[in-house]
Amino acid sequence: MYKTIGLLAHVDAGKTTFAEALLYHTQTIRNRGRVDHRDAFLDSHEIEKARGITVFADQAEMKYGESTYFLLDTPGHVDFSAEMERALQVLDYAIIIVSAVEGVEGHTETVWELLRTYGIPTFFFINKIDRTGADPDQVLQDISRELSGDVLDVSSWAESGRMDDTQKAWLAEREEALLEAFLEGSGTAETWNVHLARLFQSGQVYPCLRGSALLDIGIDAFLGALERLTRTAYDPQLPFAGRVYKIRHDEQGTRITFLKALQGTLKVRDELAFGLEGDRRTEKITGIRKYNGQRFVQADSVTAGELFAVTGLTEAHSGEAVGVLHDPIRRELVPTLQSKVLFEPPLHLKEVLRVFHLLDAEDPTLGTRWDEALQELHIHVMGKIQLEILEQVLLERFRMKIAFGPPEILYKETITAPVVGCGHFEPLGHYAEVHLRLEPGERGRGVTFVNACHADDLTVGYQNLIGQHVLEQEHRGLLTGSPLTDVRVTLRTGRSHNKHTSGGDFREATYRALRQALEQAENALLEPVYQFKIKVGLDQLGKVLADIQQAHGRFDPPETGAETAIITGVVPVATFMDYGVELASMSHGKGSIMLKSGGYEPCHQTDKVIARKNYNKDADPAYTSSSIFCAKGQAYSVSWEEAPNKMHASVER
Ligand SMILES: Nc1nc2c(ncn2[C@@H]2O[C@H](COP(=O)(O)OP(=O)(O)OP(=O)(O)O)[C@@H](O)[C@H]2O)c(=O)[nH]1
Ligand SMILES: [Mg+2]
Repeated sequence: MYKTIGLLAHVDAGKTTFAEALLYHTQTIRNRGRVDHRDAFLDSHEIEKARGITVFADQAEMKYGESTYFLLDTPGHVDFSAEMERALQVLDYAIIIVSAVEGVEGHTETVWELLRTYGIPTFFFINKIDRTGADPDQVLQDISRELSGDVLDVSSWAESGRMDDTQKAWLAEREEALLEAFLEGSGTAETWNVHLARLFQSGQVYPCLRGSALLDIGIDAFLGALERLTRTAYDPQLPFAGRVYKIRHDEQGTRITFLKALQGTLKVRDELAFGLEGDRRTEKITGIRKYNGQRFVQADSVTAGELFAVTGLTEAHSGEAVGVLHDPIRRELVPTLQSKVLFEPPLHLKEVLRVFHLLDAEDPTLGTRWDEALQELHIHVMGKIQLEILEQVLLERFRMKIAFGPPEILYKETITAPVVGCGHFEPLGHYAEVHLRLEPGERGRGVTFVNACHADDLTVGYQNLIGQHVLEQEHRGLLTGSPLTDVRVTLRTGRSHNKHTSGGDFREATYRALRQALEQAENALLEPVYQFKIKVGLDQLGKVLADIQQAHGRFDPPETGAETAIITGVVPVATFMDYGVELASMSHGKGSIMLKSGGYEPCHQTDKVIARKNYNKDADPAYTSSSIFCAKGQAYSVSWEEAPNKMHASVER
């Protein structure tokens, strides 16, 4: 049975060390390496060894009991959380590692919430119980209080294979059918085990174990529990389908696509379908690789449940489904900062762009973008450490000396009321017309597309093409030229010409329609916010609350204890980015702050940002809201105000 498991946690909780221990116990590796000795099996990149942190989610394969496990170790640093989230797409089971000393930390909560969104059954492992100051019982209580009341300590069960009465009572509380068995004292040890496994697999119970990954305590018990509680049912008989979860390039620049087989079998030289509906293409698989850390072996075929990589695919991207399935996965974590790419001759823009497009494929959250008006190259980032690592990657992998400007807030724009827009593109020998309706979308959903066009108006192919143009890249808002987000775009209708419509015409018409709609819309500027949790001494409470107000944040009523207070709330990233340092100095290191991304909210200083960005909406070379019409063989431009009167299809007002 193939099972994919992933290790997730706050930075430094011990994921890579835990992975090392699992690999050692299953005799996958002969010697135990250590992160701090720079020889951990899964922190094999130079950058990872030098820093002692995981940057890339790498995988290993191990056998235990009746199962073959694919193990994914993920980075715990927030700056690399996009890499962590990509791994979630293929997990059957997740293990959250929590340090017995540090307990539940900011990123632990983020990881936990993501796992619930993705619906992945989750184990807890309280690690580092060997360290002084370790308090696993307290940490278990914290997990129950802060993450879920459905966490069950299964330590005794993992040792003996039998549940005690407290555990049985606990399960019976959650499953009425078990109540009778519990009260009557019936049911064999095996029946209770089956129930535990079922409740775990359906996400109703989160089993918890404890130990020390470094000193090899509790690893055997964990492996035993894992094998007993997990199962998968992948069907190799069905037609092949897979999910892309990672893209890499080898030294020659060959694209390596990492996949999980969800069903069926894939062989070398098979043709594999990918792409959005209406735009499906196929490519031939030229090789299959089975990776273990950085090393791989070639394979001729793979079947349902396996994790592997292929060569031959040049376009399928992370998150995409290939084969008979085609529903892309939506991502939750988005960067809130952007940075300018700085380089000097002899480096050419063309070369730099080529490299950044490779990096973009590996990490789509980068969203590399050339700003024609400013003549600047921008990327989106999660934080400063990510920029430092990127600099190093560019130097080591591509021999390019590139620096980055200081990270700035990545603003976004949206609309606050529905609006319709139209675009027409008809220079001589071309023809396309598009009518769109834009509505405010759900916060955090990004731009979505709905097709409400009648098949009599436009072929399905053209309709899909318009959808693709709406989604193919970020579009700019009018206020600051920042990316447009949280807008639902509906295709109302459109027109084509059976002789004159050619490739690219619908892109022109779609972009013009979007822009024409925005000209009439109520546009709003959004900024990223943090959700914070601050712990301070009571004497500092007043000062901290005043600081939060000053920073344009808001807070819930503080929870006060005998000596300390806990304050939670929401505050703009722009005003709170460096508050951690301030808090540490004013509380003499005793106060603590946990920040996690809280998505986007209306900007607290819209006018100021608009003035500073100084974006000229009428001079953006990438966008125009005007339309092009044709009369007597002559093309002419019509402003967005006038354009609706000239459209060939009737315009909904
Ligand atoms: N005492 C003790 N130290 C541990 C234990 N597990 C890990 N460590 C140490 O904690 C540090 C971090 O361990 P890693 O395994 O790199 O942690 P990680 O979760 O993979 O960290 P990132 O990948 O950077 O998020 C290293 O110095 C480990 O040696 C443990 O059980 N006991
Ligand atoms: Mg690690």
